[in-house]
Amino acid sequence: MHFSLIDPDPLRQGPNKAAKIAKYAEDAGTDGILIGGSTVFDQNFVDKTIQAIKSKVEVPVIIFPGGISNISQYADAIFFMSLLNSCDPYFIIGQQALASYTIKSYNLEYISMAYLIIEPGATAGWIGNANLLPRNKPKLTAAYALAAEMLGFKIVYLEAGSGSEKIPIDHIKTCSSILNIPKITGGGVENKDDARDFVDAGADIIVMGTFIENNVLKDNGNSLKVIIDEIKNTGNNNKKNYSII
Ligand code: 1GP
Repeated sequence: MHFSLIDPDPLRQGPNKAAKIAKYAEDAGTDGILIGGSTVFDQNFVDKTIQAIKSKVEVPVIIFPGGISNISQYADAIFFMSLLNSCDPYFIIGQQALASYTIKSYNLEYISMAYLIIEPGATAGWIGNANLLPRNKPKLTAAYALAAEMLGFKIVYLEAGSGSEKIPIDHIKTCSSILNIPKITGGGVENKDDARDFVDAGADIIVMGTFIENNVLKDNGNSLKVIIDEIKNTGNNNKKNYSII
């Protein structure tokens, strides 16, 4: 699957522009819109952005929260996520505890997700005080991912940071070899070869943000469609059986 990430950030785009971006992404074949960002602090703006997007698209709109100010009753669901490799308990369980009553009162569907940040980590790594997983240590990433599965998380997100160098492929392959839960991957995907590599390594969902925000309004989503078509091209799927145990 393919998810499109839009940052509800007044410095980047207002609700109407965000809704146009989301519509182009939907027309290009995306399966869901993620709303969130590490530096989003205005809940009112998040509400308005989600309402504008919901008025234009049919695909699910899921909150990918950078913090407790990203919660909105207007979304279809929220990734109830824990940054497992943070050095600060606030990002592992503190914000989640503070958000829990609000999410329950909104009757918002929550999807428990382990969030793992690999070097270089970009803004998310810095804000989240992450002990970044080293690029040359895929087994460390897989150990965190497996622990997440054993702890009951429904999904794991392997993140290199928005606008950053991509996750090394062997991290995705190593996780694929031992996990049963789905793997979301993101950070730095910007062409169909990147996407193909991720799919073949075993990524279940690929998230793209920066490319979409920079391109879909310029080319009506045509370049995005090429990438999404590649992700969904199962006829040419070289997915391999990777195993480390
Ligand atoms: C960030 O993984 C997402 O959380 C998307 O990254 O902006 O680099 O596509 P990009």
